Amino acid sequence: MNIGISKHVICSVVLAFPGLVEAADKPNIVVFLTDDQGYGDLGCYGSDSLETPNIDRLCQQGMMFTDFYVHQRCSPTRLAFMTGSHAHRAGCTKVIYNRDRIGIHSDEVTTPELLKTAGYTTGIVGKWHLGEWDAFNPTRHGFDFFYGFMIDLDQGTGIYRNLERIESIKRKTDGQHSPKLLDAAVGFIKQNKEHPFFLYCASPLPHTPWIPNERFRGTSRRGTYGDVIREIDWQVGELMKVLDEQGIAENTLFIFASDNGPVLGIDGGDAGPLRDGKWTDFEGGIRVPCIMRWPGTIAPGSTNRQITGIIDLLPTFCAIAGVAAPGDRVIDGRNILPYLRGEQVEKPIHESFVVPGSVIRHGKWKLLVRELKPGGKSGREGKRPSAPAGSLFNLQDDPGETRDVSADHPEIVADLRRRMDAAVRELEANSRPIGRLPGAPVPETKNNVKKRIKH
Ligand SMILES: [Ca+2]
Repeated sequence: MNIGISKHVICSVVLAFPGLVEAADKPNIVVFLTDDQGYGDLGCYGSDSLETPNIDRLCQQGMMFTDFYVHQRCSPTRLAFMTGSHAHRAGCTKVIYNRDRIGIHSDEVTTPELLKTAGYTTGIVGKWHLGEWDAFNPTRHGFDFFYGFMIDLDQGTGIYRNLERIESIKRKTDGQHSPKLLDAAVGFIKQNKEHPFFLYCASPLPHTPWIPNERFRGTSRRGTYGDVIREIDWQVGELMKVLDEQGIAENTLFIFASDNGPVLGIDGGDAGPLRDGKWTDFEGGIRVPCIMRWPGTIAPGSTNRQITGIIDLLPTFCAIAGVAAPGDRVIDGRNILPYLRGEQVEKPIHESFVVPGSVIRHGKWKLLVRELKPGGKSGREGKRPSAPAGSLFNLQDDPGETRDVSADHPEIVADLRRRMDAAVRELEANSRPIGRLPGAPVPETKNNVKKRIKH
C-alpha cells in the first residue's frame, strides 16, 4: 500500500465537503490512557480500597463501558489506537523495546493524521511506545506536538520535545516527570483552546516502577501502588479543571481508559471481578476500564455493556470530525457514536472480539483455543492456575472465567472454533507489516503473520 494514495483519498473526501475543514464547531478530543491500570483500580468500577474521586466524577458525568477491550500489553494497544486495527493486523503483538529497530509503519494512516485533515491540532504528552527511533517519532505520524518519551521509563529513555531529545531519564524516576507531563498537557490545551484539538495524554502510570510524586506518598490505603493511582486521579482532575476554566469542557469529548490489565501481586493492581491481569488473554488482561464524557451527547451516569474497544476510537473520531476512515485497508474498529448518543441499535456494533489464535468472545461466550497461562510474577510462582485449550466460559453468568462449560455446549464450542478459524484466515490475507528501519532484518512473510498469531 502507498501512503500517498491513502492521503489523497482522505483529502478528496475533505475537499468534497469543504465545510468540514472549517471545524470550528467540532468537539475537542482528550484521551487519557493509563498504563497497566486494572478494572478494579477505580472507585467507580467497584474498588473498595482505592479512592478516585475525580475519575468517579468523570464517570458520573459520562458513560462507563463495562466491556471495553484492548490488547494484553502496552505497544500493541497503542498500535491499535493509532491504526483502528488489531495489533495483529498492524504487525506487532510484542512490547517494543529500546533496541528494537521496529515501530509504527509509515504507511499506516493514524488517528491524528485523520483528525488533522478535519482541521484539528494534535498533541501527545507521555509515553508513545511505538518505536524509539526518529522515523517512528509521533511528529512523523500525525502529531503536531510531542512532549514525553518513546518507550517505558523502566527501560531508561529520554524526554523529547517533538524530535529533540531534551533530557535523559535514568531508571525509577516516574514521580519526578509526571508534573512536567501534566504541565505540558495543560499548556497544550490553553494554547489550542480556540480551535479543535486532539490531545492524547499517555500516562506512564501506574506502570512499574511504582514511584509516586512526593506529594502523593502515603496518601492511599493501598501502599505505593495506591499512591500512584491517587496521582493519576489528581492529574485527571487537573485536566478536567483546566477544561472548565477555559470554558471548553462542554465541547470536549474526554475519554479515560487503560492500555491493558493490571500487574498483579503483592501491593499491585486489581482486576476486580475479572480473572488474572496483564500478559494474559483472560478478561483481566484485555478488558479495562473506559469512561467517556461528552456533555450534550453522552447521557450522564450512563453505562454501555456492549463489546467495544480501543480499535473503535479511530473510526468514531472520524465520524465526529466528519472525515472518512481509510477505505483502502481493513480497519477492525467501528464507529460507536450511536452508543455515545444512547441510540437503540438493531444489533451490537461488534458481535465478537477476537485475539487471533488465542481467544474469541462472541456475545456472552468466550472460547480459549489455546491454553492460557497466568500473567506476571505470581503466575510464574504457580499461585494462579492456567486454563486448558478448549475451555468455554459464559461471561454473563461467570465474568471471572471460573467454570469451564464446554462439555455442556459442544455446539457453541464448534461455532466459536469456526469463527476463530475464519478470523485467522482473514487476518492472514489482510495484515500489514510493522515499520522497520532501513537495513533491519526479517522481511514480512506469511510465516511471520503466523508467528504473530501464536505470539
Ligand atoms: Ca501497559
